[in-house]
Amino acid sequence: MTLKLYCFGESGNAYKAALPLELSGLEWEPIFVDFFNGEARSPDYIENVNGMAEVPVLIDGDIKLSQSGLIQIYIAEKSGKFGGEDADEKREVLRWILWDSSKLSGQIGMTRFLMNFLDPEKRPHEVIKFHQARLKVSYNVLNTHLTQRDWIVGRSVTNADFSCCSYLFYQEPFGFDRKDWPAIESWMDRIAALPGWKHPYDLMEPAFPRKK
Ligand SMILES: N[C@@H](CCC(=O)N[C@@H](CS)C(=O)NCC(=O)O)C(=O)O
Repeated sequence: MTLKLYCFGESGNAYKAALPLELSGLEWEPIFVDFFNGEARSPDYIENVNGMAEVPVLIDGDIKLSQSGLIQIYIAEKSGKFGGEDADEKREVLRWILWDSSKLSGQIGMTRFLMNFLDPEKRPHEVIKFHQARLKVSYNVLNTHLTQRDWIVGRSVTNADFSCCSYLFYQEPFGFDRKDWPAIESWMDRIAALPGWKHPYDLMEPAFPRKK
């Protein structure tokens, strides 16, 4: 049965699920959520898709999952890929997924939204600067970790990598330039060189015309 992912191209959180789905070889299809016109907060979506009013959501028959990290764990269980090789690695993958959600993606998602998708006259410049400063600490954590290794956990790509890289592949500015972080840049090149890798806008329909 084809798995369905409720998503939209601009969602880095959805990309965390779409990328391992694509690379695992599981059969899946994206279902576009009209996020910027409020679909994820609509009564119908909340009642029938996700009571947390968020994207992404994965449907596999009777199973319905939200939270990108949980969806990644499900994909790993179903495909046998990207979850870590043993119990130690599985725990370590989860540790990085949780770190990413609070310290990296969670803050990038907000910063990128404020800088690109909010009406220009409503953009809170002090808040943006605050988040950008905090994010530098996170970029440094990731860059330092990757200085001596190819992948965040173990000897091959895992959901920890898919989680942490998700927002970094977007072109819309949010204060990150991969050239400032050489270990992150090489790691992103390794991810983009994985057979079958696709940019988020090539995996999921974007709401806005794609920026080059
Ligand atoms: N922790 C969640 C975060 C999901 C999330 O925040 N998704 C965004 C879209 S990228 C969203 O639906 N936001 C709803 C809102 O802020 O109202 C996950 O990892 O799936």
